[in-house]
Amino acid sequence: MILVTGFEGYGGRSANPSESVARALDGAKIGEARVSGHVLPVDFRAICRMMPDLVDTLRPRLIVSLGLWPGEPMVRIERLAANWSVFELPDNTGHRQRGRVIDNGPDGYLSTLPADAMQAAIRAAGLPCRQSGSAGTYLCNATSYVTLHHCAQSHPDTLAGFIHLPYLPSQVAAMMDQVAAAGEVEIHQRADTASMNQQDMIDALRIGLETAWAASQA
Ligand code: PCA
Repeated sequence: MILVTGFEGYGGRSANPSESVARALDGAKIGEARVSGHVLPVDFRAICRMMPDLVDTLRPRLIVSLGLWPGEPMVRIERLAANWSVFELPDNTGHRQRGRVIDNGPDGYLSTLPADAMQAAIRAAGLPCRQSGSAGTYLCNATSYVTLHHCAQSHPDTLAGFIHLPYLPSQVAAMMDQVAAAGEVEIHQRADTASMNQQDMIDALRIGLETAWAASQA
């Protein structure tokens, strides 16, 4: 069993590419495993309960959580989860976490995904992918931290990590219309206009999951 999670929209956005990609991967066969795709609320307190519950219930061998990183131009595999939150935006319940994700938890965790192999396989398929040393200080980092902490404590054989995705092209097109209508900044002043086609994201994720699944069975 492979657990893939995405997030609902946040920060005034109705859509989140991680939601549609997680839904598209739900039920997919990767190696001899099935993907269980779930969409999570952008709610810090709910995530702290839901991720450990999902992992205890489904007992996945591999966990890949997905989220949007506005402005990111490619599939981005996160290497680290920090025990630190600074919510510049409130979550969808209005909560702004500041400080530790988990009191008394270690300062950070390294992703247990085979990031180098996943990146190489995705690039070999002609799809752009990179790694990053920070998943930020918002809900994606917190989700990754909570998951890795729970796996370290209770599911040491489960591989887990986080992947950030770009905007969908349709989101950027709509945003450009809004920027033009508002007439406050020129579009070249905006650094968040990168996007990736949804099928490319799904293909990259399938390849990454196949690579990670093979590593989890080794
Ligand atoms: N991206 C946010 C939270 C939800 C999402 O899709 C983040 O990067 O923390």
